[in-house]
Formats: sequence, structure tokens, C-alpha cells
Amino acid sequence: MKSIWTGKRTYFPTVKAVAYEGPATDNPLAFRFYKADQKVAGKTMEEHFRFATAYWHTFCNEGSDPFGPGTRVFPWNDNKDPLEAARDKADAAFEFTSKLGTPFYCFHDVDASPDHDDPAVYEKNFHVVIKWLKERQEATGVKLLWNTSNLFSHPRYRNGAATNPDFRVVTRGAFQVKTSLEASVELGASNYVFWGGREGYSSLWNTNMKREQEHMARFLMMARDYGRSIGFKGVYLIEPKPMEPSKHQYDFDAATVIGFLRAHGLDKDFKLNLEANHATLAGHEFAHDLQVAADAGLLGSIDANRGDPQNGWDTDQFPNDLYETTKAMLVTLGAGGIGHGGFNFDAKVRRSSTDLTDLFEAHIAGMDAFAVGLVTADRIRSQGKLGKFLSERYASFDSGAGADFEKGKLDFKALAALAHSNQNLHLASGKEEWIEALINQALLAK
Ligand code: XLS
Ligand code: NI
Ligand code: NI
Repeated sequence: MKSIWTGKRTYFPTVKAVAYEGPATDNPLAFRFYKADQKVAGKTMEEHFRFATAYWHTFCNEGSDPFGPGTRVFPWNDNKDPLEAARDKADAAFEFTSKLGTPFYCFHDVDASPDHDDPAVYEKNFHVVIKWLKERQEATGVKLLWNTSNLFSHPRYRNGAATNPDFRVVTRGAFQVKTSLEASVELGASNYVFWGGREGYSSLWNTNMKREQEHMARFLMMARDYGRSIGFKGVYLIEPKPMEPSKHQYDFDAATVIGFLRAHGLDKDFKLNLEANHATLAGHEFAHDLQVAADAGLLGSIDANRGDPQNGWDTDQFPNDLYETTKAMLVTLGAGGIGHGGFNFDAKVRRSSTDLTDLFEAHIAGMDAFAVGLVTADRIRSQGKLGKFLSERYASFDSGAGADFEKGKLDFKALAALAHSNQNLHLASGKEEWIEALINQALLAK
């Protein structure tokens, strides 16, 4: 981090650069476990996580819900001129991010730049805002983890963007993505995200699902080729989510998206951006979807948040569950890390959290929760007990007929014939409770 951004106004005057003070500190605005330069498993914490602050939740979302307006007052939103308000918001975003110390940020086109129905005005605004963002990136050293286009809020997208039954809407989606990809190149984004918010449907009676999915694949191929043609070298990411806002979303979960990418030859350029609360909405554990992506070599990036165990919707809460972060980090370390991706806080403070400093406290707690998860996962891996147990569990495939089976050297008849010599087997325990105890011990170890 080079330096803290100070715009025309200071929006967080009581907050200084957030520092590591260790577990004993009383200071709510300090890290207890996240120490950017601490090495774990050969890399610093900063390198492991590549944490990012999300523009939409932290600088746009004043807390409105379907039952009432916002509860937080964002002073950077008080300018009536949309472009000046966008500059104020950029000031707030970079002051916040450079004080917090996430090395990255993420944004949707219309989070940062005023939307407009006229494409020419939309584009003109965006070009101005890109300049401001670039200037702030250069001054602070904060980098762009990914940007994306909002193809779900405007009423024109009520039936989807790439999958809209009206071709004219598809063209507008393409226009926004094209402009956003140009921004990715200009701002040096590591990735570009596609979250198909309304790429799905609610009634099969009025939907040609096959045609819509083919349109989505075509759209992604064209976007990929355009991005490459203008020099975008980053990774394209698809973010699965099973529902909300659509009833059925085409990018349901990691496994569905992987099948789709492979079916359309997109798996060389596209990876997955996995969000904890989206995995749980799909009926999976977060770690499950991470493992599915890792096994396919397509683990791209992470939207760090959590759901609420009693609510069935995307509550986007800040991650705080140490079991979840430990599991996520076990999978991530096992996959060799997050690569060009990062951990983006796609998370919002609760509606009743109305102090501007709550925004800092929430991110700090999330970063600390992941730091504990990383250290614990590394401890479990270096102890080796779990790894040993896992390899022993599959040892019958390491030699002899088991190894021949894996290599495709046995025919089915020979495989079946082996049953005669494999009678009266000792049943090996799966030891789930022993493993759970092991995780607790690793969490509590000093
Ligand atoms: C919404 C999604 C969204 C994407 C970016 O549920 O998580 O925020 O991350 O469009
Ligand atoms: Ni997300
Ligand atoms: Ni979400």
C-alpha cells in the first residue's frame, strides 16, 4: 500500500490506517489475527487472500430492504449532480480501502458510474469515472481484483440480459459488457466477473430454455473474444447462484457451471467465482463448491460472506464462522491457492448497523476470521494426521489390482472376478467425529 487517499472531504475522520495489534488489543479498529506480512505456508497473508472491498455493499448500500428505506447516511451521496456524486463516492471508496488495507477492490459499472438509458451518455460518464478510479489506484496502490456489469437492476433486464427473449435487450447487455471490458483493461483488472442475476426464468410456459442457454454461451464467447482482442489478459469468472432474483438461475452451482463451460468450450478462459452464501442456497456447504471447482482446475476467486442458517435467502453477512473459514482454507491451500483471484467481501453490514465505523469493523472481523482459518488449515496440513488418514483411506487403489483399475487396465469381468477373493472385509471407520475433534484442537492450539 503506497498511501491513504484524501479527497476533498474526509469521510472517516476517526479512522487511521488499520494496523495489526494482536489478539489482546481492545481497539475495535485493529486486526487481531490478520497480519498482512506474516508468512504462512510460504506466502504472506496478503498474498494468500488478496482481499477486496466491494463497492456495491460498502459505498452504495445504505441499508434499504423491501420494507423500508436506507438507515445509514452516506455523506458521499449528498451531491445532486450524478457525476460529482460518483467522484465523491470514489473518494470515499479509496479513503476506506486504503485505510482498511485490502489490496484490491471490485465494482459493477453502475456502482461507480452514473447509469443512463442513452448508451452514449452512459459511456461518456464511465470514461470520466475510469480516469478518477485510475488516478486513485495509482495514488494508493489499491488494485482492481475484478469489475463487472450490472445486467440485472434496470427494468429492461427483468427477463435477463444475454438470455432475454428480446434481442434488443441482448444488445444493451453487450454494450455494457464491452464498455466494462475496456475499463478492465484500462484499470488493469485481474479478472472480469459474470454473475447471471436474471439469466434464468420463473415460468417454463413462456420460456425456451435451450435457446436462452445457447444465447448465453454465444454471448460469453463473443465477450471473451472481444476482451482478448483489446488486450484483456485476466481471467473471466462465472459466479454461480441457484436462485434470487430468478426462481431458476442457469448458473445454479459450481457443478452446473463447469458442465456448461465444458459443453461450450469455455473452460480454457473461464473459471468460477464462488460465493459462500450462494453455495449454501444451492444446498451445499461452501467448501463443497470450492472443492468441486478445485477438482476441475477452475477455482478462480471467492466472494467471502455467509448466509443465515434460519433464512433461505442471500443475506450476504460478513464471514465470522471459524469452522467455515478453516474448511474453505483447507480446500484453497489444497488447491495450491487462489491464483489471480482473491477474497472479495461481497457482504453487507446489517440494517441496524448505522455507524460508518461499522463498515470497518465488519471487514476487520471478516479478515481476522479468514486469517484464523488460514493458520488453522495450515496447522492441520502440517500436522499431517488428516492427510495421512485420507491417503490411507484410498490406499487399496495405490497398488495391485486397485491401481490397475484406476489405470484402466482391468476389464469389467476381471474386476467382478476379484470379488471372490475379497470376502469378509474388515470395515474401516470413516472417523468423522475424530476428525471434528482434530479441527477443534487445531483451532484452539496456540
Ligand atoms: C449477488 C452477487 C453479486 C455478484 C456481482 O448475489 O453476489 O453481488 O457478486 O454481480
Ligand atoms: Ni457475489
Ligand atoms: Ni450474493
